[in-house]
Amino acid sequence: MKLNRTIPTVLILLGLVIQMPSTSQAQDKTHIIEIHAHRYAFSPAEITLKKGETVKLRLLSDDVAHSLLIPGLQINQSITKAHPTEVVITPTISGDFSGKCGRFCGSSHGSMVFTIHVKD
Ligand SMILES: [Cu+2]
Repeated sequence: MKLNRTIPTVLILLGLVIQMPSTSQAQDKTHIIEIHAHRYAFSPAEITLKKGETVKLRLLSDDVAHSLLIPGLQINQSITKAHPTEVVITPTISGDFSGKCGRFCGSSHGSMVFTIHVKD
């Protein structure tokens, strides 16, 4: 009798454990956009997002330390070579948002510009 009660309990617990990976897979469905920073450009240099849609920007440096600074979207993220960083954003207003490298990285640092277009 006791064993008959134990087996369903174990199966329920296993079910919970098995469901956990599928829950994290659902979170991973966030659209990821990879942005490379290198002397002296971002690649891509502009992206278009949809208002209200959450995306993950994965920022990587191909050489020295940079940053991505977009004041209009409250983005200010360091980008180092060894450690890709991620920024999750959900733009709530449409428009064109200018950004740049916020960390001096060499003579043409000022040409490192980036634009996010947010469409309705
Ligand atoms: Cu830079």
